[in-house]
Amino acid sequence: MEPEIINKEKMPSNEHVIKWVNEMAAMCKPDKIQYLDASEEEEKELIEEALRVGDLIKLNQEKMPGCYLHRSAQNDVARTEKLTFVCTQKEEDAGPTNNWMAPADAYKKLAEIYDGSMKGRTMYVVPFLMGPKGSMFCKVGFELTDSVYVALNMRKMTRMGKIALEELGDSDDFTKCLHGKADLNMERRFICHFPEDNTIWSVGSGYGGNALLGKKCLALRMASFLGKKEGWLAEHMLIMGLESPKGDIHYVAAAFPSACGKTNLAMLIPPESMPGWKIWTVGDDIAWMHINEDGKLYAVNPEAGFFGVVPGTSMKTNPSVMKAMEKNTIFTNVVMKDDGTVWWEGMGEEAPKKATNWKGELWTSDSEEKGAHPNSRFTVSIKNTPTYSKEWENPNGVPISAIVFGGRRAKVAPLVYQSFDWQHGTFVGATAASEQTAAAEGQVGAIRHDPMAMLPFAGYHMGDYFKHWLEMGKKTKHAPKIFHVNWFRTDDDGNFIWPGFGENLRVLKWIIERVKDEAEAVKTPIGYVPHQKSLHTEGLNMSEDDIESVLSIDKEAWNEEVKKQEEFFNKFGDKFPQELWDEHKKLKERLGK
Ligand code: GTP
Ligand code: SPV
Ligand code: MN
Repeated sequence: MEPEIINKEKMPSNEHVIKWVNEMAAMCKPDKIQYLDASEEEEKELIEEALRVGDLIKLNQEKMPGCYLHRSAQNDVARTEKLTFVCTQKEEDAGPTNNWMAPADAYKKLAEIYDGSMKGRTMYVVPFLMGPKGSMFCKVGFELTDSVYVALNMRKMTRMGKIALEELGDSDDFTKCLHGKADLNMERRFICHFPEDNTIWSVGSGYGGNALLGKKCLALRMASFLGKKEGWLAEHMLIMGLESPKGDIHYVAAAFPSACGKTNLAMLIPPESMPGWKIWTVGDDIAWMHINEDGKLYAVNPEAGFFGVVPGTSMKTNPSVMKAMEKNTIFTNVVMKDDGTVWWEGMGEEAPKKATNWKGELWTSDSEEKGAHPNSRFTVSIKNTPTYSKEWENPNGVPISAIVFGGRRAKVAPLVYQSFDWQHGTFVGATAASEQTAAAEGQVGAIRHDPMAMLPFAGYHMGDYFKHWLEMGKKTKHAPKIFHVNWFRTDDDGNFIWPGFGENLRVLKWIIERVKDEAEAVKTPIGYVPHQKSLHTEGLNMSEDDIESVLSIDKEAWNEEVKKQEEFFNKFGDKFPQELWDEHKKLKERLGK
């Protein structure tokens, strides 16, 4: 039976779109097709539908206007990297860090799961634009989904509706994103990318990065593949502007692995002891960077909202996010209190004695189990944030003065260091390692190499990706300086030594001063480290010993680190650039082994 088209008046005139929607509908067999245009009435209607089917729960509308709670399936709470595939014709093109399936096999396998999986459901057609309108770098996508939660999230996370249709016109140049929940069974869950066909097929999950296909799938895996071909970079980076008390603004792009502090840094509130500093948020997760005519690297944020980690967010750690979450927010997997408001671990508010946990079960504050899932999330529009930068709309993006890599390391990596030059900076990015977090399935805390925080997101061979980085540096006349940070060093009792959050501005200030050649540094085997006196420590509640300890470099630990880097580099075989082996050798020599 042909599906009923609910709203013919919203059907796009683009024939390529209609043809593809019909083909996908013939496979998935939804009862209905609904074309979306992101209007406000439509959002109300979708929320009603989500409440009806149980995808959303209404929160206290007086205290939290426009806020809703979603509870995911219990087996569907994080990205599933093992079930994520890059499906290129040649296996070699996916490289050793991606799972690979031949395109024909992947289409066949997933088609069997999609077949009839939307019976009794509506297929929503979501047109979306990634990147500012009119930018040479924006990309149009269409997501077909049987999840009203996904449709509502896409409305916050992307520029959705007419804006995308206008950008596309009659062209067939759009990413074909098909998303189906099917039965949410992990045995039948696959997230497949076909970069050669500009197509993404995701089935069996309703979770963030697996299901909001504009985000990690399009804006990182597909876009990085294109960027390599076309000479630009798609990176897992926040973009922020730092305005000094004098009024000059420098933009920084920073790549940290999932749940390692991008959103928090992008929305930082300066400490009281640094009056006059202001932060402007351009993006919190993804940067598309290109070389501009002036020889500088410019970045745009392809997204329009934040899908951020909830636990640990409090008025103390991140008042901007707390403010952003006051209204029009979708919460996923947090605790609901009896008065219809929300709670989570690390909120800075006493736990409710009795409430409903993320699973929808009765939960008490003395329970052993956490009330909110460690990877519980909030979805808000970027415009909700008090630090919103109007440069977000700039089609050309913002000029990047510094690139910062980072991770979560209890030991080894110091608070901050600067690389010697672009090639060494690429090496620093390529050797970044971090403790795993709850943002992906896997063992939390285990250290893994996560080059440029792109391990799960580079859509092609990582050896080629490193080469691309080296080439981009050569082509950029005024390339940004490259740094590495670590907010997560711990003492012998496992406590973080560095206070982090707002205080991270001290490190960013040093970075900007280094860019301007205004701050002193000590040359060490791994790079330039701040002189204690060149780091702004006024008003910082930390002993000199503690500051010394977060800046210190333990040669023995670094020698161990270098051995592990070698093992990691060996994975990439012939495709690994010689320049990075040279950097490896030079580091070994500087360390004295
Ligand atoms: P994704 O959305 O998964 O990409 O994560 P993210 O990189 O944006 O991380 P986010 O800013 O959401 O932070 C993740 C967790 O780290 C939260 O629990 C934060 O409270 C915590 N965190 C962020 N910045 C700091 C910091 O400077 N110090 C400490 N100790 N914790 C931090
Ligand atoms: C991440 O895991 O890096 C996220 C969340 O930002 S997700 O959208 O699931 O990828
Ligand atoms: Mn984030």
